Amino acid sequence: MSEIDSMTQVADIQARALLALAAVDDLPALDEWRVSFMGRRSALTQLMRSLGSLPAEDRPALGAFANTARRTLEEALSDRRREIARAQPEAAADAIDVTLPGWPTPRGGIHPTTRIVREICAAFASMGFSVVEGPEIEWDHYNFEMLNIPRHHPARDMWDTLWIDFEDADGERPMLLRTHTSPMQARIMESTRPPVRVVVPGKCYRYEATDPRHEWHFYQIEGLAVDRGIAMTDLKGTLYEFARRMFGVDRKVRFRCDYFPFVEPGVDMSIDCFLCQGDGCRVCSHTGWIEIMGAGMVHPNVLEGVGYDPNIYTGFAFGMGPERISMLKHGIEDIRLFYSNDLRFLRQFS
Ligand code: 2NL
Repeated sequence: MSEIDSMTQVADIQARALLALAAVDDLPALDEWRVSFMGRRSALTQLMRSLGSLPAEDRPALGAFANTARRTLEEALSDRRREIARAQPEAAADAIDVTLPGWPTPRGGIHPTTRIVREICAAFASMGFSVVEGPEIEWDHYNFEMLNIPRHHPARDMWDTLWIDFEDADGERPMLLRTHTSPMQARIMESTRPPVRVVVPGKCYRYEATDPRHEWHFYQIEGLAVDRGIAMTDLKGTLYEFARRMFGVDRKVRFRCDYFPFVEPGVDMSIDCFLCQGDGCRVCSHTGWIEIMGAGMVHPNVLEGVGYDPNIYTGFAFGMGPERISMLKHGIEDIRLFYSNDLRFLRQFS
């Protein structure tokens, strides 16, 4: 058969099909039409299958012509189906029952950790701090060395660490899941000049057994301010203002000595118990005070390590656990609730 003959045949099939389609007026007849004009044994399908036996130079033109015809029929079919459905809604009724109520779309909510992290960061942002995040897999160098915690130093015992299973040339494991967010602050100091005012929220990891007050993964928010002339009064004033914003303007705060290798002096900050107003209750362990964070003046070794001259620049730093802040604010008694995906717990926050 010549190319011209085949084209005439395609045009003829298309014309007959469209004519027949105009007479179809219900869904069963439409299906019969589809089988006889577009089905596997239809003239059009057989003709397309026989293209292979044509001379190679005729194939592309005829193939394109046949494909166009097929698309024309497909479009005509779906147009006709829509017209029939519109004219006879009962015929299409078993396809969609428009009277049924729709499926409810489940509405998500913000996780309580995300909420408290945002709230804490917003308090510091309003006091001029930027918010920056950093990597969760860190080098030993940033997680410990730069923070005045050299290898084999007893201060390392304060952290039970999850190491990445990878050894360097000396057979040491140089990578770990960060145990605090401080490494990012070291990175920031290393790559920028003072003044620095930054808070770093993020997930941290420690190798430890879980109980109502400990998780092996948890969040931390650390903050850092470095400039000429920063003193302990700046630390106290900034953190006092933070405590009032989070726990109410009547709060009193108390600072006591504490030890962290990256600060000197180091302190912990407590607020007076907002439940018993200092009389003593279960939440404050009958002391009237609740510890909410650790802080201190950045250790000169840390400043030197990032290339800041400790004779010119000083700074304060602090760190807190946002889950603990949230537990205090909302009376939550077990940190593990945050990460066990129980919607009865999580829904209370959205
Ligand atoms: C806590 C105590 C603290 C810091 C974190 C820090 C970071 C750098 C330099 C100096 Cl880069 N200090 N961070 C300082 C004191 C305490 O966290 O109890 N966190 C939950």
